[in-house]
Amino acid sequence: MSSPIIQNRNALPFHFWVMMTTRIVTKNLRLRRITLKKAIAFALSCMLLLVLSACGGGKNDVSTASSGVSDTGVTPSEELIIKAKNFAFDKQEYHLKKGVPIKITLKNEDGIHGVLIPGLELNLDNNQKSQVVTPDKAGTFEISCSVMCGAGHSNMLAKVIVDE
Ligand SMILES: [Cu+2]
Repeated sequence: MSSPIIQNRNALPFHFWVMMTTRIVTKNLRLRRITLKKAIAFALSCMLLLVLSACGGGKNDVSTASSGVSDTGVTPSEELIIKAKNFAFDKQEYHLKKGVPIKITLKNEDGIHGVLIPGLELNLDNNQKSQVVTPDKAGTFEISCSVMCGAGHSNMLAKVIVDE
């Protein structure tokens, strides 16, 4: 009566060890698979980042070249420096000539500001301080600050007048 129970008891640890060993082995295999998966995912994300950064650079070039009034291919004969401080530009009016390429440069003298002239497709800040534009029509264009610079930000307004 008691012998089968004892045998059973003796057999249990063996089964237990077989089970444990299989578990450990499968666990290791799974871990290896996970590390391999992680390595592949890491490599793929690196490649994706490289591709994305390459595309980003290309896009930038295209947008600069395709904008209507800016013309990076020409050598500007003139340069206009727009100086900005807290909270004004150095002039109320800036004069440009129609059809004449000009390099417009932002100079931040006090605080961090930007120059936004939607009518000339121009947006300058400390990352891009200069841009060449060729105004193709006469008129008056609004200048505003494109960087949230503080209390007087909304007062930073001026005009570009493009003469015939
Ligand atoms: Cu501002």
